[in-house]
Amino acid sequence: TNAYEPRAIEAKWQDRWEAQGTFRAANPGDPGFDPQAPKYYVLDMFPYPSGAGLHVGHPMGYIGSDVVTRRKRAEGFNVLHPMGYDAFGLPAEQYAIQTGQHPAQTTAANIATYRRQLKLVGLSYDWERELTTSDPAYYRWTQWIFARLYDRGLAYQAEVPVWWCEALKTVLSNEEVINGRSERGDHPCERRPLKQWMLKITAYADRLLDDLDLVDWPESVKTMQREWIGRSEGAEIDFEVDGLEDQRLTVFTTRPDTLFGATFMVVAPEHPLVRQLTTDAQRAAVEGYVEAASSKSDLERTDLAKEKSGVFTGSFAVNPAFEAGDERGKIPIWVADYVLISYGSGAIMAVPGQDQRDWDFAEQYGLSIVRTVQPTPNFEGKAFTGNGPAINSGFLDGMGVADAKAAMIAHLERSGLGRSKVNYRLRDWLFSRQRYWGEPFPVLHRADGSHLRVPDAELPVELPEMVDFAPPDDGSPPLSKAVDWVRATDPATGQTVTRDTDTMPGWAGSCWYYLRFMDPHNASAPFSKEAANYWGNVDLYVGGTEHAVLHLLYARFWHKVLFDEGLVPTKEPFQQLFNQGMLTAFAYKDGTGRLVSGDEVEFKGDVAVHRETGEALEQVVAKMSKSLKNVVNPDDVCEQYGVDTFRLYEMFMGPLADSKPWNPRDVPGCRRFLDKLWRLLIDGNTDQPVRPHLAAAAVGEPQGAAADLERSLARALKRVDDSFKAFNFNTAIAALMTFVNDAGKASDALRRDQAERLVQALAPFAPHLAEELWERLGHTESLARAPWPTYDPKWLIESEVEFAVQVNGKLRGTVVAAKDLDQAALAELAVAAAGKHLEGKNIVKTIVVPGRLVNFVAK
Ligand code: ANZ
Repeated sequence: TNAYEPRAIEAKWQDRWEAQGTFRAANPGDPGFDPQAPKYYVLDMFPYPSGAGLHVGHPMGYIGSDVVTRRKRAEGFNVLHPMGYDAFGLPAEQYAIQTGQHPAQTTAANIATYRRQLKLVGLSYDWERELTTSDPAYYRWTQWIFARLYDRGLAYQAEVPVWWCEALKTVLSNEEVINGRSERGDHPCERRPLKQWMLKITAYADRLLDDLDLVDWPESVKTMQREWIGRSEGAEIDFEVDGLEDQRLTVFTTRPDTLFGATFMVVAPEHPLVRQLTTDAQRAAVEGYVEAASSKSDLERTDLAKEKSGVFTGSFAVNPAFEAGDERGKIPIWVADYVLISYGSGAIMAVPGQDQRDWDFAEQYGLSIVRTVQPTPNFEGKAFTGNGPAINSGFLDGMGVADAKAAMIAHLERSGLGRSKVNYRLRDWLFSRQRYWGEPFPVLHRADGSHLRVPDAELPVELPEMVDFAPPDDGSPPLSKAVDWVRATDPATGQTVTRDTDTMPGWAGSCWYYLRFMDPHNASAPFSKEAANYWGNVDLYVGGTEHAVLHLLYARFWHKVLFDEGLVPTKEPFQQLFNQGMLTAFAYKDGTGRLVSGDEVEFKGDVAVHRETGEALEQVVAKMSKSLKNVVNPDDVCEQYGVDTFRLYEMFMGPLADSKPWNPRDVPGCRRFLDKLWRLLIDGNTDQPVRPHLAAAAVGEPQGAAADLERSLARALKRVDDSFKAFNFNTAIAALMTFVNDAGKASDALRRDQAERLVQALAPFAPHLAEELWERLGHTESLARAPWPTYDPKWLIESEVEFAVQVNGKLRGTVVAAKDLDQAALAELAVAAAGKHLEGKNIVKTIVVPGRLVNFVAK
């Protein structure tokens, strides 16, 4: 038939792409590899295959990256565009426990749903490279990379105070705990000392910081990473304490220049010297305070707006800036919870004159305040944190902050009481979980407490099959219940040893999946050097901002270790990062402010009303959520309108970076555009593949109406090209819509080459329809690698100009008209523009200077 039937077209092309391997990326040595073609690697952040399946939010980024992918292919790049599943980790395990099924089963079922949905949307992945992180053939190499970290001393076990989540029965990393609650599930967490695997990411702090300069990422993401790493330069200073014989109290400060203004000290409640510092008179008060502090989160404790609290220990320290015996140097030591044990040395010198937190504390407890930096003349605040000459500071007086810092550090280093020091907020990465659904550690424990790793040749250490994999109540890992699995043989001595029973966190698999995609079936290495050298790094990485720190920092860390191992040629894994916005949806509020469930909403014209009460409802933008029943399933949209309409609408909604609401009432407009395009090229009443005049190429330059269309097309193609800079594909689609409108008004003038370029430019957005039209235009090869459409820039030159209208040489008006408008028509417009200046006169002569002016000689 000759009607636009998206379902039939879409199925046909998806089958053909798959059968012909249209989107296969070729590695060096593969059949069809073209050494001349430049490479381009476009990666999507792969999904967790959760039980809910995809909702329309997921594909937004995926469609955006697919648009780029398809264009790059058309431009002749060898494009790697793969997809896989991040299948290990807590969500999969929680889901499995909830549904009473094994995570291997639920994961497989969820993956099948995701795969079907991703394929439905027509994303041009090289499906032969698909991978799943929970597949032993994959995690064998995750364990192998862990072994490299282990051998380099970058993996170690330590008894650390860790976040323990009772509800999840597991430890969580700092990054996974927000305000003392688990990021996933929002359960309360507490700190407990436990033996854990740690990865020494701090050894890479400087490189993780410096190499941010090498990548093309949103500045906001770079800033978040910089702040997370939190490099600060300063000094460590040792304070002698009255009554503490051979111990000193060490602080970290970024302002050694202010030492003369340190009027008291503060230690964190968890500081190891608290007991020794506390005098008998103060003991009860201090112990009570320490107890109360343990249940507060770091954020509560450091919140600037919160009232400070603290208790005097009873002890005094000696400020090393002053001579021995100088009364000003005898400063009290307090315990207060605004000082954190996890940062610096867990103790500070308090300088109220230059630090607002210290000022607040000093005011509250009547401690002395001494300014050591001269505030600017009009300064009216409390602590002065700006630059200025040092005052009340002995040998520093008169120096600016930077000089005073250097001078004080030099002085302290000479006297042995301090040294310059760089401090990082970044902590080592807590890398073990007491869970079942993760990569087992390839580590064996001997009876004497030492450990060794499983030889590479014995990898993978496969997860044992377990029926009851729920965490035991005592907090020991589920794997400890797999008694036979736990017992192993020491490869060196033949003695019985036990396997490590922790598993790696959900982040492990995603630290290197982009590398496995380069060589996914390699059975003797995680990836070949040749593949890594060829593909280099990911050119474009598209995903949500929720991964701005954790995943992106962890993956960068592993990449650098692999770089040091000589396994990858690049310092950074992801050259360009693009964050797509969030897809929201409309929700409706009633008079009481309650959000009404989607199935209770009805429309009267444009007004949303409550189905039962008839009450008018207010439209608001909200997250898509099951409870609001406003989740849109891509399956339904594709079923009703077609995949190409779905793709087109998702890109038409607005710039890819913006968060925006799904508006069901805008979807049909996108479908109408595709219908119109179809009718432009295909006559529904005949059985011809395309309108007859499009069957053969036009010769020569476009003329007349075809020239107008060429101008319109050139403008559209330019806007399509431009849209790839900021990923505002909505402007590309709007431009194509304008062209299709223009062409619709002069459809007989549309040339075959113009129709072809229209189809090519549409292809990234509506690839199935584009392929169909391309075939009907007589092409036998897929459009996927047909060259990207071009135009001659001369068609962009403005075709309309402003003509000056003169009467007897005097300017009397202007006319905007086509540059090459014929004289009679132009004269007619000019007469109208001259208006009253020609009234009652006879035009004797009309002089036209083409493109410039019309002069009437009149009497
Ligand atoms: C004296 C001083 C004077 C400070 C001054 C600041 C301004 P960043 O930049 O984040 O590294 N500090 C050190 N350890 C701390 C801890 N465990 N808990 C809370 N605060 C701590 O901050 C370093 C500054 O934060 C240090 O420099 C210290 O206060 C405080 F005019 O020392 B400063």
